[in-house]
Amino acid sequence: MSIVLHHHPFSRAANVVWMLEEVGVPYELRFVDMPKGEQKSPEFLALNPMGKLPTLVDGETVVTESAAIGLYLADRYASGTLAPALNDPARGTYLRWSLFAPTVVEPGSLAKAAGWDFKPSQAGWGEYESMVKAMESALAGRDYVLGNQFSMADIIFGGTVRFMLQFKMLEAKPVFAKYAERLGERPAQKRAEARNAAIMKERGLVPS
Ligand SMILES: N[C@@H](CCC(=O)N[C@@H](CS)C(=O)NCC(=O)O)C(=O)O
Repeated sequence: MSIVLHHHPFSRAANVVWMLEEVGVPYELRFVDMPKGEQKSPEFLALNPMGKLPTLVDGETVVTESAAIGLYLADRYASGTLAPALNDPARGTYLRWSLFAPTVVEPGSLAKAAGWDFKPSQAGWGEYESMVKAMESALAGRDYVLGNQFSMADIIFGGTVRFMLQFKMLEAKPVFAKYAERLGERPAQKRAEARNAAIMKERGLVPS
């Protein structure tokens, strides 16, 4: 039985298609009509009580949260290649930036864009300027967060960088722009983009 990704091309599930293409396992995309609210149907809520995409089903296993899906796929199907082995010291850096994306970059960028009022010492994402400096330090003098070695952390963290740059929620500093460009050149990324684009065309979906 192949992996099923509940998907809409305008959701974070688009980045999970890239994860699946890099991992190289068979998978099926199941379209969820988000504007129609299909993600809030009782059947879908039984899989993901948040009623959100992406949601991945692999046999008996249900995984939600983009970063968790990436870490799951890499550990389960690409250990030692896309995920450092459990006893590899690189795993610390790998996990650090994989989790930095949803816990700091996403809320930190949104807080800045939306002008939220909060105390940086109390909010887990802290100050925007510190976040940007930390992100720069992750990439300084490196092609990927693990150095020369591309990993799932680059799809999770790098996917967030690409998204934030696209929507102008992150300054297009050369280090971020070059990283995004490097990632965009990967054949698996191009295959994923083509697959997402084909679904948009088939369904007549136009990005706003
Ligand atoms: N923390 C989740 C966020 C998931 C999320 O917010 N998904 C959006 C699309 S990108 C969604 O399903 N929105 C539809 C809704 O909330 O009804 C993740 O990283 O996967």
